[in-house]
Amino acid sequence: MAYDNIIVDVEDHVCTIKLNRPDALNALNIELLRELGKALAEGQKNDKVRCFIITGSEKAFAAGADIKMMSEKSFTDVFSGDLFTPEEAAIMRIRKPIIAAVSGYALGGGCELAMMCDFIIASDTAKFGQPEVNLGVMAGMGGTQRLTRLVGRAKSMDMNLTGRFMEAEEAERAGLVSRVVPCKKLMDEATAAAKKIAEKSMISVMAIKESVHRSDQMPLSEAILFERRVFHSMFAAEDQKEGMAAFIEKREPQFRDR
Ligand code: DAK
Repeated sequence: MAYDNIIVDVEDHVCTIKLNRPDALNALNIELLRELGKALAEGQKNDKVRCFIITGSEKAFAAGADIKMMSEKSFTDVFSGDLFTPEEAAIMRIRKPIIAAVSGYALGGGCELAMMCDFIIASDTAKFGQPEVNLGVMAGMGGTQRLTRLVGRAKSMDMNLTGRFMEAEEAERAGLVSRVVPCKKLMDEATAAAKKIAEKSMISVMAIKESVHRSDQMPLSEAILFERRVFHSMFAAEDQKEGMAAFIEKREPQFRDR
């Protein structure tokens, strides 16, 4: 399928989606987010895809929602039109893992998009921020919520209220990103991580994603029970027998996603 605002490439079971609005530093408009949702849904259905990477350019992962697209909208436009709600839902519906490979600016909706992914690998040039306060608004796709869960209230308040940018090193210390790598190595590192995931049983991978996401949606006791029951259910899968037999026989497992 051809897209205008993203570039999609599937290789070695990894679907890499590159945001591609260079003139606007990959600012997120409805068209781009719809295309992103479609590409992810296609990949979810495609057996050749076992992991996604969402990335941008060296200068910008995404510099936010498109301010030019939003500037003249009224309350009725955004509230009744439910701006960005279906687009966010389309991303959150994806069951295969999604890695954000972030270089340069990840601001506003860009930072929020990165946080919708399952984990973030950042280049040492990455800058995260929720600068919506400078525009007389506030974050609207998780910047006051996912960010708070990831980095805690103090840093979330600091970023959301001052609009300051957080460099990659601080973002790693704060728990926003899983690793920081030199800019030139970003895609190699993200692709290696995605390929590593692609070798696993998709049953394990999708169950792990679902279980980790429960951690911020349920009380701990319920989430632990959810995890335990999903773990128990894995003993119904052939891949559990294969994975454990391969360990005992000192060989690589041959997972069949069953
Ligand atoms: N939107 C539109 N265009 C943008 C943009 C953006 N967010 N960011 C950059 N651009 C455009 C610039 O206008 C410029 O275009 P031309 O003037 O060349 O036509 C081009 O990209 C290059 O930008 P600069 O010339 O500014 O580049 P610099 O290197 O000087 O500065 C910068 C880079 C990233 C520091 C700067 O561009 C900047 O501050 N950008 C804005 C960052 C920002 O405020 N981001 C937050 C946007 S608000 C919602 C949910 C979520 C949201 C909204 C609603 N609902 C659920 C309803 C999210 C809101 C946001 O993200």
